[in-house]
Amino acid sequence: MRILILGGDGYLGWPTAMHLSGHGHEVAVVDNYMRRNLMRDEDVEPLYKVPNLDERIRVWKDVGKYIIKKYIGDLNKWEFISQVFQEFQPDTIIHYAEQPSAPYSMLRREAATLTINNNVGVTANVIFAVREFCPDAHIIKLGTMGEYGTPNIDIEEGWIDIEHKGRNSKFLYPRQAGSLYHTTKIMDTDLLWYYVRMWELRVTDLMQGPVYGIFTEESSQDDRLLTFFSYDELFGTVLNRFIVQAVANHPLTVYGKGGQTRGYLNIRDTLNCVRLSLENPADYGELRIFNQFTETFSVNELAVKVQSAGSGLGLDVQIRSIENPRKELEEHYYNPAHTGLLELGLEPSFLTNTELVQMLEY
Ligand code: USQ
Repeated sequence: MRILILGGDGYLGWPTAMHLSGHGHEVAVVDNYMRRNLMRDEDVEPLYKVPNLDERIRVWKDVGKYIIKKYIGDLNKWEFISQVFQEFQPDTIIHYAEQPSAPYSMLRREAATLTINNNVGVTANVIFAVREFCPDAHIIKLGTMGEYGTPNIDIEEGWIDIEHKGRNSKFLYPRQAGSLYHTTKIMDTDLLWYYVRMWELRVTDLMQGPVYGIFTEESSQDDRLLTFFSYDELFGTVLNRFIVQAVANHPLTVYGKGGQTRGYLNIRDTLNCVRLSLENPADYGELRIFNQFTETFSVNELAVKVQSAGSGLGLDVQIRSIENPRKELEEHYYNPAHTGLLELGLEPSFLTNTELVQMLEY
């Protein structure tokens, strides 16, 4: 397939590009380096330097003769996105091109409007570009489990049947986000669902939990192929932060009571979930939704796992609860369904001690 990866320089975008080109697909990546620019503006850095797309593409070609095409530009600009879509003519679009950080989205007004304008604007442009230039293409959109929030009932896989006054109807499962970033993802879902109904688009929405990990099969061939690894409080996700804190001899920063529970997955599983979704596409006029995670953990459970893996390596890992900078439930019910991707054939990589030790050692 001809696969266009939007946000192809990011934590998930670049590993996805290598994974799919390694599986024989024809891949192009699009990025405007927004993530790198925001990190520079906020004075935070990834753990190690990551080469730009030109060099990554060159290294990937040297290790396996794989060709990845690249477009640098802003997908919010219609002239740019229309040129990319007309030229590449994708069969599948994987849409990661969003400002991905919840804390960043709530830093100040400018960060909030950047998040709204980028995330919702790019999703709208993707919809219009598909309609105009490749109406048969399948859109795979990276959504987030955080769209559902933490309701006091079971979370279904995207949809819920409601019986009301003796009649039944199926609706999107209720969404109530805990951050502005997550709210923009809800807006994306609503836009996609509207145009699926209007224009018979084919869409898969992957409701992903926090991702952890560094290594993928493809990046093991050359360190210059490794993905970004952020550990700061804006762009680092919780387990990746805990790993770095453990090694840096900094107490693990559990926010508040630490009972916040989420559905986690290994970065390798993200790649497999995306590949399984594109190899088994949604139908015309279908918004297919999968809850994309493999295991649930509370923040406290993650901290204890990192502490125990660290002590096996002789590290004295302390855990410290700090005042929660976020407004969220710190103890709550959490029981989300997640059978769709397993039914497509996902074989999960669980969070083992070996996995943690490998990350700590690196
Ligand atoms: N947390 C801590 N200590 C820390 C960092 C985080 O206790 O040092 C807690 C947070 O308060 C939260 C939980 O860990 O309760 C998860 O936080 P996170 O920063 O790992 O993840 P989050 O902000 O929810 O966002 C991340 C990604 C986002 C993705 C989302 C999936 O940045 O792009 O959509 O995970 S989900 O959380 O399921 O919505």
